[in-house]
Amino acid sequence: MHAPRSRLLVIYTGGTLGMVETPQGLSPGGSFEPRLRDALNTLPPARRASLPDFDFMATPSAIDSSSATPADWQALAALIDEHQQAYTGIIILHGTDTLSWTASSLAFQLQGIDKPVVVTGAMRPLEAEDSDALANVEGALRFATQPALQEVALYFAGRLLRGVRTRKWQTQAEDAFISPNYPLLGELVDGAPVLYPGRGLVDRQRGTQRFELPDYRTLGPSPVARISLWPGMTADQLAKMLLDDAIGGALLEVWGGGNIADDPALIEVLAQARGEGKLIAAISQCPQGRIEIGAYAAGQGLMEAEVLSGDDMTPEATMTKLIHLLAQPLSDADRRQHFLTSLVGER
Ligand code: ASN
Repeated sequence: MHAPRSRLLVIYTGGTLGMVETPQGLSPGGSFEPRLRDALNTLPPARRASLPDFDFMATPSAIDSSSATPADWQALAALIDEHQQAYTGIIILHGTDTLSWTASSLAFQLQGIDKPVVVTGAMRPLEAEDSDALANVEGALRFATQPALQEVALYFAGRLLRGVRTRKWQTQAEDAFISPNYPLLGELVDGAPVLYPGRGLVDRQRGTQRFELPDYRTLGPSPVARISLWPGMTADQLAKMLLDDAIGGALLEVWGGGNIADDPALIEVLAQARGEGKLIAAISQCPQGRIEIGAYAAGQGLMEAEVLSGDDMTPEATMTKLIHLLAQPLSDADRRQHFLTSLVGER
């Protein structure tokens, strides 16, 4: 990497954005920096001239984000931590499949970040006809120049979303991401970045960055289970997933506003897992809205088993938060209290 002339850093991790056709289908391509710079030079002169310059860096291997793991989230946060002081904004180029997971995890690891970290990707490769890649990179660069943006945000198809609130919602369409329970942070209006007042974390910053960069690898490759209820699920089935020794916590996707079948055996398994010290949190299977455990009699079992309410968090935010809390030297009571607290506007 060159000495920082510009104050923006672009980190390329892979994804469709940089992919090329191979006999096996789309696969991460190399030499992405010159390809990206060439593509940016094709923008109309006035737009090109108003774009900020940037330094470029790539992770050791470009991957399809469907292979990303918590170890990759950790390595990326470490890379940002190592270099961010020299820059006023960071852009992460990443595959879309697990972009919301990485954005959520980065938000928890980079708590208190006082500059923009803008993640983006594309639905079609940079060199493909009708690609959305260049427009997404351009928008991400423009938002990364905004000092009032002080959090991990996801830019896609003209819209800026809080990273830890996002979900990938479309398999093909260009506006692939939603933020089901939080409004847009901003939009590109006539090519200019507009941040909506009062929605960002800037007012919540306490003046110092307080990154938390625990070693996720100590937890094993898959420390948190994701369990979605289905009608007729038995206690045995739940026990097989939840009582596995490798599992330190679980996301339970329950019914509607916070309900579970009236089956004492199911609740007993949850209570047993809780007794073993596992951190268990519930959110709804409904994509929109919050849960309120105990509002219905059908939610009492969750209360008895001390299942934590994930409120209106996304599955991605809930799981990355559970992993983040489990990886830290906290007491069970502190983990539970942190889980119930909004750390980075995730709930
Ligand atoms: N499979 C790709 C990835 O997540 C999808 C994309 O980037 N559009 O890396």
